[in-house]
Amino acid sequence: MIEVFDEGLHAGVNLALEVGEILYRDKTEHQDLMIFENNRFGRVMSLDGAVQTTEKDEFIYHEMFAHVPILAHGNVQSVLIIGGGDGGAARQVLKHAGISATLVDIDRTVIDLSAKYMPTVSGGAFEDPRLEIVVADGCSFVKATGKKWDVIIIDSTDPYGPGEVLYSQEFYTDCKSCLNEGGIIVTQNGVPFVQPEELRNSFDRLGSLFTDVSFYMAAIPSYVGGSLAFGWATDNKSLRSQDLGLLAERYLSSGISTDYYNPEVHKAAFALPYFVQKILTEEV
Ligand code: AG3
Repeated sequence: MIEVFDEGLHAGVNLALEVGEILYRDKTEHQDLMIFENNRFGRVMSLDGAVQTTEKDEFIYHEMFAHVPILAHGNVQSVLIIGGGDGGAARQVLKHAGISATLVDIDRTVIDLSAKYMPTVSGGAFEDPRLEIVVADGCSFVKATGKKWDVIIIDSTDPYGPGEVLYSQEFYTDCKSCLNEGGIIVTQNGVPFVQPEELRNSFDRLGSLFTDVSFYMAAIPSYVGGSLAFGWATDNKSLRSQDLGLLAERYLSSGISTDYYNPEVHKAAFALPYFVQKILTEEV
């Protein structure tokens, strides 16, 4: 009999994935972790029963997380990644020569087992001397560090369990104090069709801190419910509407290669469907 992984992350919906070989299934110090084989997605990692990343579609999520802010900004030297213990965001960030990164994840086991069982996701990032790895609670880290970064990537789980604080006003405020002038914060903001409240909450909270707050979207096949929204917060409004020619020039001169990201997709990702715009503006 085939075992099935059921993700009941959103009420009324169930994502069922066939489970092949199980590489790991146990509790870490912080959460339930499972890594298993699926014949469409390759190896799949779940935390507390929610799919976090899969070998086959992680590129979409991680490329859009890293290259959109980096290429919109144009002069990024340092990136802070909160969460992202699988190393996928770090790998994309470090594709850019001249950028160094700090990765802060609360769960050492996620880092170790991602490296062991899903090595293509981090693709050598963990061995890159430009990456500093800190095992710590992201909230306490941003409160205590005196350092600043050009881009902050909040690669969190959904706002339940240990990830919940990474959507709070206090955390966003502390992140802002770690951002260099003209810097950008990007967030994992859930799938608006099934998580409208998350979108609105982050929009309102970030909106009280930054002059330009919006979202950009990409469909990640293993995240059920439609396109995922990435949050975008900065005090430099022009960064969101960078000229296509400029993005293309930066992309080419960066020399990076990508499988989802390209400058046209970058521009288009900021176009928000009306139902999403309504979530942001409707009286609540
Ligand atoms: N961060 C995104 C988790 C989103 C999960 N949501 C879902 N399954 N619908 C995961 C970490 C990837 N680096």
